[in-house]
Amino acid sequence: MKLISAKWVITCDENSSIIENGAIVYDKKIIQIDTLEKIQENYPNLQPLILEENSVLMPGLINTHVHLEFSSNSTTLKYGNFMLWLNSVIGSRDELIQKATTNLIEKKLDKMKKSGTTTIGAISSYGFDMQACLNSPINTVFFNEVIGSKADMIDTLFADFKSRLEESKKNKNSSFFPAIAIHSPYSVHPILIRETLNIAKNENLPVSAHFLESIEEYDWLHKDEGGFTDFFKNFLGQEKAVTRPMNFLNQFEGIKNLSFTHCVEASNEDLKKIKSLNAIINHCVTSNRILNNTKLDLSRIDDTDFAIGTDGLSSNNSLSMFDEMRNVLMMHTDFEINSFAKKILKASTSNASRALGLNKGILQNGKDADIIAINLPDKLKHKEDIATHIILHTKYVKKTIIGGEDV
Ligand code: MCF
Ligand code: FE
Repeated sequence: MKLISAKWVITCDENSSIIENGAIVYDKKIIQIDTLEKIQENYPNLQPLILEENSVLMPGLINTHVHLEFSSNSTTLKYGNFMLWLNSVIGSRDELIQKATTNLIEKKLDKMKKSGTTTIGAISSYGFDMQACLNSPINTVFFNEVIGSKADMIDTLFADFKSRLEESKKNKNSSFFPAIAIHSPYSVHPILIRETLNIAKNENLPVSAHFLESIEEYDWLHKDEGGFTDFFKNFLGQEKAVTRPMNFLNQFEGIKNLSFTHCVEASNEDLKKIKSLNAIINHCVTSNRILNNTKLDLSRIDDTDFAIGTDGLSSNNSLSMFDEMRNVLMMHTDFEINSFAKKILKASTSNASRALGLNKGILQNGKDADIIAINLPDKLKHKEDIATHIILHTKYVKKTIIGGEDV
């Protein structure tokens, strides 16, 4: 059992409670959280680690959506338009994937850890990122991706998906959880969707899917026209979309831990359906700005219903959650900054934990002890604005605790 204390403890609980001169007793899980004074009355023999003057303790950050296999990209892919990006991915995919060695991905994961991330939702297209995830102390929900819309490829693609899923199931442990990603409504054959979701239901696995990221996707899925038309005709000999948005969403009924990424162009009806599925929306504000120059209008969804993902280095310049949270804060200019900063912290912790089906993201008795310590640059004059200052001023953490261990 250990005891740690800081000037400020941000719980990210329902009431956004903040404890001044707070302390946490923990082993693998959080045992008690209160003021240092009260904790010391209850645990007089437990030696506290008291952090410095402007220290903050908060739940470790959870990046719900990242493509580590695309980690070698910086200046290769085309930005500014979704179709141009997609074509550039197809053109450079093999070269990028080859350069993203286990060693390179390990380095990126280490940087993510130093910038406060303690859990990721890793979208894995090939399984090439699995070893690096297993080697890292960061908790991983490992989303094996299924992709492919051609009917004559279903058997091959399903067999390949199943063998990757099996590999990840063999490696399941207390910080690595197998899961399933359906790439998107435009790129996955309905039979593949049905079969993979059956596995998810039977084995109670978390599921995630990209959904309505671009206007080209909207036009294609609703009307079989727009920017995707030539792409599907030339590459796949396809004249029509394989699924309509609502048919796609209807298939996810009964999945317990469910998230949809982007949803920028989702209709009000789609958003209502997503809510009724009890799903979380992974908001990737930087990726949407870079690929489409669009953003999800957060006033269309409830505060409890979104988490934050960096997406991959295929559509971001950073995998740091603090960089991403700053971008979220800066991109949504309609919201009052201090109350919105509090929502961003919850999106990156408690909401994210729900998306991935974990017992994390809140500093509360019984939750996993995944905790980060940071330092504010100076004494805090306005306590009520602490979330804003945490997001504005933090690049790296001072300390990371995952499952009760210093890592
Ligand atoms: O989220 C972004 C943009 N939308 C779709 N896919 C990807 C993203 N970043 C990487 N991808 C991957 C996806 O997982 O790109 C591959 C898929 O395996 C090719 S299809 C765009
Ligand atoms: Fe993505």
